[in-house]
Amino acid sequence: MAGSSATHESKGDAHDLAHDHAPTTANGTKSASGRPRKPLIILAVIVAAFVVLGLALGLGLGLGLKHKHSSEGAASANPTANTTNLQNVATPKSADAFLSPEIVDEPPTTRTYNFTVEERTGSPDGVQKRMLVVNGQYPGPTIEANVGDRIVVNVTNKVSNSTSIHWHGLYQRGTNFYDGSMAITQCGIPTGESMVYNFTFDGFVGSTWWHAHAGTQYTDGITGALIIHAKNESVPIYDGDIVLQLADLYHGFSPDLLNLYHTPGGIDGTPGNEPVPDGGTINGVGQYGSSNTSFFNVTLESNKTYRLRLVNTGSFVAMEFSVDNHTLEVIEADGTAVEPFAVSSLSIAVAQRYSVLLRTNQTAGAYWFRSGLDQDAFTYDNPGVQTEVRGIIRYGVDNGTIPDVALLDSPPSLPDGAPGDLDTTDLVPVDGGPAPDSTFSVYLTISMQYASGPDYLSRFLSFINSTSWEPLLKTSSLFAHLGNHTADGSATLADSQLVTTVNEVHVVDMIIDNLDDGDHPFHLHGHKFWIMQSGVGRYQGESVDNEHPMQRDTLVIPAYTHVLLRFVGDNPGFWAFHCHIQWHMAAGLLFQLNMLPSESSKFNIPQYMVDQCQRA
Ligand SMILES: *[C@@H]1O[C@H](CO)[C@@H](O)[C@H](O)[C@H]1NC(C)=O
Ligand SMILES: *[C@@H]1O[C@H](CO)[C@@H](O)[C@H](O)[C@H]1NC(C)=O
Ligand SMILES: *[C@@H]1O[C@H](CO)[C@@H](O)[C@H](O)[C@H]1NC(C)=O
Ligand SMILES: *[C@@H]1O[C@H](CO)[C@@H](O)[C@H](O)[C@H]1NC(C)=O
Ligand SMILES: *[C@@H]1O[C@H](CO)[C@@H](O)[C@H](O)[C@H]1NC(C)=O
Ligand SMILES: *[C@@H]1O[C@H](CO)[C@@H](O)[C@H](O)[C@H]1NC(C)=O
Ligand SMILES: *[C@@H]1O[C@H](CO)[C@@H](O)[C@H](O)[C@H]1NC(C)=O
Ligand SMILES: *[C@@H]1O[C@H](CO)[C@@H](O)[C@H](O)[C@H]1NC(C)=O
Ligand SMILES: *[C@@H]1O[C@H](CO)[C@@H](O)[C@H](O)[C@H]1NC(C)=O
Ligand SMILES: *[C@@H]1O[C@H](CO)[C@@H](O)[C@H](O)[C@H]1NC(C)=O
Ligand SMILES: *[C@@H]1O[C@H](CO)[C@@H](O)[C@H](O)[C@H]1NC(C)=O
Ligand SMILES: *[C@@H]1O[C@H](CO)[C@@H](O)[C@H](O)[C@H]1NC(C)=O
Ligand SMILES: [Cu+2]
Repeated sequence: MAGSSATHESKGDAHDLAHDHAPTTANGTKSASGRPRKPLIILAVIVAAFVVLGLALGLGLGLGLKHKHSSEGAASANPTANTTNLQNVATPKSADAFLSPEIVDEPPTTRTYNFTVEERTGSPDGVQKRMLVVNGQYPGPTIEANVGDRIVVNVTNKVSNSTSIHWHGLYQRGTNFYDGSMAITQCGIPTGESMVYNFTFDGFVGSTWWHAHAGTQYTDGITGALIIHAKNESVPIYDGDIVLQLADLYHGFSPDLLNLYHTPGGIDGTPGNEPVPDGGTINGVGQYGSSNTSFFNVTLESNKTYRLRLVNTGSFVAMEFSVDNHTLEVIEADGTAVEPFAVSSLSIAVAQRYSVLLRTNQTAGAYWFRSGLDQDAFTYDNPGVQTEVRGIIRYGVDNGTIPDVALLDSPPSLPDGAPGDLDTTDLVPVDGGPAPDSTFSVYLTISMQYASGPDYLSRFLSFINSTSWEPLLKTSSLFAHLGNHTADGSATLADSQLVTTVNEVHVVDMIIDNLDDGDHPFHLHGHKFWIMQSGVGRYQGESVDNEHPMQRDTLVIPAYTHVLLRFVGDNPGFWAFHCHIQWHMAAGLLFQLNMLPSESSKFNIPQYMVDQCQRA
């Protein structure tokens, strides 16, 4: 670090070297005795803790941190906007959760959508709040298509900041400029303007989602499911297909929460403490105290097998999913079909997806299903927080039947021999096999610090190596590269950008040491990676397990651990690799790969997209 004036803030306890899971009750939901990180009040303790960690992990403290330049004043917004005259957000119907897997028999087609991004007032859990939504609804429209189909989505921006829509998990081979990552693959869509995303589903099959990729906008509601069917998907057959979008929920507006997160004092007096959610939603419906007594509910048929597609569309915490009295069989994770694996519950990190099979073979009736917020991640007490969101599944009974409310807070225990919570290391890809040998290697560290002093903004920031990402203004990495690329293909970009350029097709290893005391769900755009190796502490050259490594696009890198990820780098463009926790990404936890620049320089990018930069 440059100078000794910076204060290293360690948010956790020094002994917390391994990720300890909160106690799990018999039915798999987290008990209330999570481990909130206590604000550390004595500076000496903080420094001592950090040094101990540094010694334990061989952590070099000499980070030459590159600070972010301020762009706070750049946004054109009215923070005191009067929301009382806004239209209400539409409440989803149960029927909206049912998918149409039968479309898989349709011939290849173009599916067209209009998305209007607007500000509205919504009350997902009964408490009124300011929201940003697509087409007046939360969650936004579900897109369902077949692999090989083209989608054309005309996005019109009616909010007062630029926006963009990212199609999570898609490869966008040859269409990196439609990846929708603001300041990376495009400039934002300016207020009052439209942009057409127009691309084909080129390989990703399974469950995913779309969301705004501009600041923390998706936290306020710009999310929706994206389901891609294929005839050859290697999953068991099922009778019905249902999407359940699980999310944490904040009553506050995300830019306001982000400002508090960034302030020197932090949101509760401790810099770096992430805003603790107020609750959550299941397909847009949650409960909060006595504010809402309605539950997202579906009526199923008895003795059938349903595919539940669970998507964590939230911003911060993992959600723990379970259905009272039912076991679940995991069959897909992030678009990778996996060998069916029975569980009683599963934890889904932000941006991850799982498909599970549910058999309606218990006594006809109504059952609670539960989506519990991972309280391990809570850093302070938020009175009134709804730590578990509930929904209803019923079969063999009338549509209005509700389960016994006495079970809400005392869920039925699991029978003897019931399977446990999902351990992600048990996931085995169907038709998986060894990954190719790597030919290129990238090494990165993750850290978060409160850096103060003359050279620093007094803000809590996230770092990859020593760079805290700040979105480029009025350009994107891709556009800047096209205008400015040098002979070796590297772009001329600001200090706030950490970019690794890969000039030829390589099998790329990414080795990441998480030096932070928090877990970070990382997502790689444009690719699925193989998880070759993971473990406690820094990477020390441990050998990889290459029998049948799991492949996915989002994985949790727990506190003080490392991972070795591998992917085939044959997809040209700028691809973000970032923490999906919205507070962390906004604080700079994002890295970029510039793959095959000589190919991306040939992209035929619509001129109006480049022109929008001046107004974004
Ligand atoms: C626009 O962005 C600014 C700066 O982040 C923020 O203060 C404001 O609340 C945002 N407005 C909307 C409608 O998102
Ligand atoms: C907000 O707008 C509504 C309707 O236009 C108006 O009745 C109300 O007085 C306004 N509130 C504030 C604080 O400006
Ligand atoms: C999209 O909006 C246009 C008008 O801008 C309309 O002509 C078209 O039918 C709409 N398409 C869909 C799929 O709603
Ligand atoms: C996209 O929608 C906007 C707003 O309705 C419309 O003005 C524009 O013509 C549409 N663009 C295309 C290509 O359909
Ligand atoms: C989408 O792209 C295809 C292929 O380039 C093109 O034929 C089509 O006209 C485009 N559609 C729109 C609405 O831009
Ligand atoms: C079930 O869902 C419907 C909307 O689809 C809603 O009107 C109803 O109140 C819900 N039932 C319960 C018990 O929450
Ligand atoms: C479901 O299967 C069980 C066991 O075969 C049977 O007892 C029950 O009647 C079936 N329920 C329905 C609604 O068919
Ligand atoms: C659910 O499981 C509990 C505990 O095993 C059992 O007591 C209860 O009868 C079951 N409920 C139904 C409706 O089968
Ligand atoms: C119901 O299905 C589950 C698999 O989802 C199976 O483990 C269980 O034995 C079945 N129960 C009955 C009563 O058939
Ligand atoms: C119950 O739900 C089914 C399936 O959604 C529907 O067809 C039926 O009309 C509903 N019945 C009532 C009484 O609402
Ligand atoms: C990150 O820092 C390490 C150690 O200084 C260095 O080996 C590595 O190449 C850096 N990674 C990138 C992408 O610059
Ligand atoms: C090229 O880089 C300069 C300096 O970073 C920037 O101002 C300019 O906008 C870039 N050109 C394009 C086409 O993005
Ligand atoms: Cu993170």
